Amino acid sequence: MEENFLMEEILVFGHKNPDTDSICSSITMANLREKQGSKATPCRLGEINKETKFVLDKVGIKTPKLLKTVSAQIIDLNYVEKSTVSTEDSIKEALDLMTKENFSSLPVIDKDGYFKTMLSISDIANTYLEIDYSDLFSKYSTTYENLKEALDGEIISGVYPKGEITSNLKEVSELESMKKGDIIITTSLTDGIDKSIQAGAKVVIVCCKKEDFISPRVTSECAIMLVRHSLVKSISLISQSISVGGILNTEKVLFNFNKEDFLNEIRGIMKDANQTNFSVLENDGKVYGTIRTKHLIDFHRKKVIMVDHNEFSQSVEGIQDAQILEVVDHHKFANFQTNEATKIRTEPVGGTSTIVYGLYKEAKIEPDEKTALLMLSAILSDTLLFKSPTCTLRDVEVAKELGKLAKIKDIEKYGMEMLVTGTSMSKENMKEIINQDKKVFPVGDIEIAVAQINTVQIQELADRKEEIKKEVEHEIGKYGYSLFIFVVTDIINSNSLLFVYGKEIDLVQNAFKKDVVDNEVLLENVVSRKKQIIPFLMTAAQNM
Ligand SMILES: [Mn+2]
Repeated sequence: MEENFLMEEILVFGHKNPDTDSICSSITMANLREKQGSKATPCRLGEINKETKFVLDKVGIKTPKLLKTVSAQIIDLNYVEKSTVSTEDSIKEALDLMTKENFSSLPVIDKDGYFKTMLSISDIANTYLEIDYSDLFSKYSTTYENLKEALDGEIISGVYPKGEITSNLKEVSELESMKKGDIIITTSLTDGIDKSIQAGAKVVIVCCKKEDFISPRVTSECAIMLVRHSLVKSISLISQSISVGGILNTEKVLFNFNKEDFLNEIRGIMKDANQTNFSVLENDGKVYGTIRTKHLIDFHRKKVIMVDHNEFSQSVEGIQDAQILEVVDHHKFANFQTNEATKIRTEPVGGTSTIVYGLYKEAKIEPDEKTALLMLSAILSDTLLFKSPTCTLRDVEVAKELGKLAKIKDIEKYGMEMLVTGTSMSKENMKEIINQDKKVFPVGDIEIAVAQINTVQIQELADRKEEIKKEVEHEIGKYGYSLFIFVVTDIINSNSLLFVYGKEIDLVQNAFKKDVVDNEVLLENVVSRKKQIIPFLMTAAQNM
C-alpha cells in the first residue's frame, strides 16, 4: 500500500468522442496494470454516449474521470529556482544574492510570504543614482537592524532602537538643522559625539578605528555605534541599508505564472517578454519559485497508456509531451512516433477489448465478473453483435468466454438491449434527430439535403412519420431544398429506410430504380450515404 502511494500514476485512455470500446478498454486495461502492481487510472477524453452509460450502469461503476490534457506543467519542471527577497531585506542583501546567483531579477515577498512584485538590478541601480543621503530615511524606508547590518556596526553604549527608521540622517556639521531623535554620523576626532548627544540625537554613528575611539563625556540613552569604515564609505553603505520594500517599482508590467500553468502556453509569453526571470506562484499567492527559458526543456513527462487509438490527432491534448508506455489498439498505424521505446500491442480484431482479454490471459489473471462484462460489452458494441466486417472469429470466441465469466446467458440478447438503448431516440425531439447529421449537396441549380441516423430499430422512427413529415417540410420551407432525404440506417441488418420529401422525388426513383411509396423507400444493403446514396443521386440528376 505504502509503495503504491509513492508510485507514479499512469493515465489510461481511449480516443476522443469515446465509444464503448474506448471507455471499457481504458477501465479494464487500468485494472490489469493495477493487479500487476502499477498505479493506473482510467480516463475519458469526452462525454460518454448513451450506450456506454447503459454498460457502466449495468456493471455498477462510475464514469472514468475526464482528462483534458497531458501537457507538461510548471510543476513538472525538473529545475525551479527558489531564491526570493523580502520587502524587509536591505537592497545590499538583495544585490549580494542577485550577484552571487546571477539573477537579473528576483521575486519580492512580504513578511507573510506573499508575492509583491519582481525586483530587478535596474531598480537598485536607479535608486542608487537618485539617492541623496540627507532625506534618505524619509524618502526610502529601512530599519535600524538593516542600518546596523549594512555598516557592520558595533553598539558601544546606549540603547539601540529597533524597527522602522523615521528620523533623518545628519552629518555632525549640520547639528543646527537637526531635530530631536535624528541619527548623526561623525568621526571620533572632534567633540562631535558629545555635541550630538547634547542636541538630542537618538543614534550617533562614529566612523573610526576602535583604538581611536574616544568615549563621550556625557552619559545618556543615546546609542553609540562604532563603524570601521571611513565617513564617505559609511554614507555609501547607509544607502544600501534601505529596504527593498521602499524601492519597488509597481508600475512595471511583469509576467508571472501559476505553478499549474502549461509549458506550451507559457513558452511564447516567455520568449516575447522583456524579462528573463519569471515568478511562479502557488494557488494562495505565495511564491513557488522562478523559471528561466532555458529550464523549459527539462521536465517530467506524464506516463500514459493509449488504448483503442494511436493517432495523436484522436488523442488527448499534449500527448507529444507525455511518455507513452504502451499502445493497445486494433486500428491501422499511420502517423505514430514516440521519443522512446514503447510497448505496442496491436491485432487486427474487432475490438480493443479482445486484445485486452488476451493480455489478461497472458498474465494468468482471470477477469472478475464486472471486468468481463465491460470487455464483453465493448466487443459486442465494436462488432455490432458480430455483424461488422471487422469482426473476427477470435472476437466471437473471446465474447463467449467473457459471457461465461460475466454470467450473461444470452450474449446476443444482452448486446441487442445495449445497442437499442444506445441508439434509442424515443426521448429526443425530431428537430434534433434530423439535424444530428445533415449534409447539403448542390446539384446543378438545385439543393438536396440528406440527413442520416443510425439505429438498431427502424420501427421506432417509422412510428413517428407524422413528426418526420412536419419537421422535413419545415426544413424545405426554411431553406428551399428541392429534395430532402432522411435516411434511417439499420446498422445490424445493413438496410436503410429513406423518407423522401420535396418536388424532386422522381430523382430518388430514377437513382435507385425503386418506387417511392407514401414518401418511403427501403434500400437493402445500403448503409453509406457517401458511397451508396449520393453518387446515384448525382448521376440521376445529370440524366434528367
Ligand atoms: Mn475500438
